[in-house]
Amino acid sequence: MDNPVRLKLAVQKSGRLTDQSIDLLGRCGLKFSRGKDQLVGFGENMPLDLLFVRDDDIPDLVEEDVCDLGLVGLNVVEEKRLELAARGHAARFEILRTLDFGRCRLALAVPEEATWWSGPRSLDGRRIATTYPYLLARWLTEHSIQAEIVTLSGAVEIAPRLGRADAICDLVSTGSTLVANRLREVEVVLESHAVIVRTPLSLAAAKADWVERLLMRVDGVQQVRESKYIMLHAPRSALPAIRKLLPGSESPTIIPLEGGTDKVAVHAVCRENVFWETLEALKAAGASALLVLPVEKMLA
Ligand code: PRT
Ligand code: ZN
Repeated sequence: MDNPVRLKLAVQKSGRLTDQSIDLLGRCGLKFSRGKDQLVGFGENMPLDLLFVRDDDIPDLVEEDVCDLGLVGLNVVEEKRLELAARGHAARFEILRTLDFGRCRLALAVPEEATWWSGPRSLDGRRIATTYPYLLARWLTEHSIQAEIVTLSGAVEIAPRLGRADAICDLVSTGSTLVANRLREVEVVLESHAVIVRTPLSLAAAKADWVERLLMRVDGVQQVRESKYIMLHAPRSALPAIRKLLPGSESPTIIPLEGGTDKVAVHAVCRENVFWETLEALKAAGASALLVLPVEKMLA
């Protein structure tokens, strides 16, 4: 029976998103112990349990309300949404957050030597191998292209060599798999990244409260990843120039220094990385005693 106070979050059991999903939840403060079957992680310090499953099952688990939340690639969510729509069923999950990992793109690629390629229209009448038939079909329709979709369950990149397709539509991150298979990326069908999705059903107040708290922590973790705390000394007269140079910082704290000098200390959170070039420019503008520190936690 559904537990009215414990949230259930589906995460990928073993794959590209697993480590970063667990790392994110850890940074959000979650400590969990894994059951004997390794399929469930019991939250020890939050009313949040993890269900470790194949990524393809996550949208269904959330849509069918077996889990309240899911952490999965946008590519999987959007493919499922289109598949359900094709069966006359509007997907009811909702994307709550875009996460800063799992970045990749669903892209079309053709053999390096494909002289027939001169733009999307040259796919007319050709065979395209993919594990994402619904996303590919949508792209083809949007571009008014009539092509044959060859749906495979894996190893899409070798389909042209085996003579099973003229082109492929597959996930790409570094592009090295394409190069190794002598394929050339030509069009992007979908830009993807990990997302948090939630059940369509309204949640009991205690659960809804924890979803909000979790999302606030996720936001904090993601902001912190790029953020730096910067401290420096500067003459008051240099402050306008220095403020302009501080990357992504809204209102620095200005503290007078002891000893009657006209110098002040400036402390600011920069929501972007602080590069050497920025430090050099700050120094040239009159700053001294520059210190850049990582930020561990942040709550707006
Ligand atoms: O077992 P399970 O079903 O859970 O896992 P899976 O094998 O279906 O998925 P998995 O673990 O490979 O990927 C999980 C999610 O990671 C995907 O749904 C994407 O959202 C995201 N992701 C990010 C990627 C990639 N990058 C990626 N590069 N998923 C797959 N790839 C594959 C791609 O299919 C191709 O074979 O990596 C190869 C290309 O990589 P590059 O770096 O050579 O371009
Ligand atoms: Zn999968």
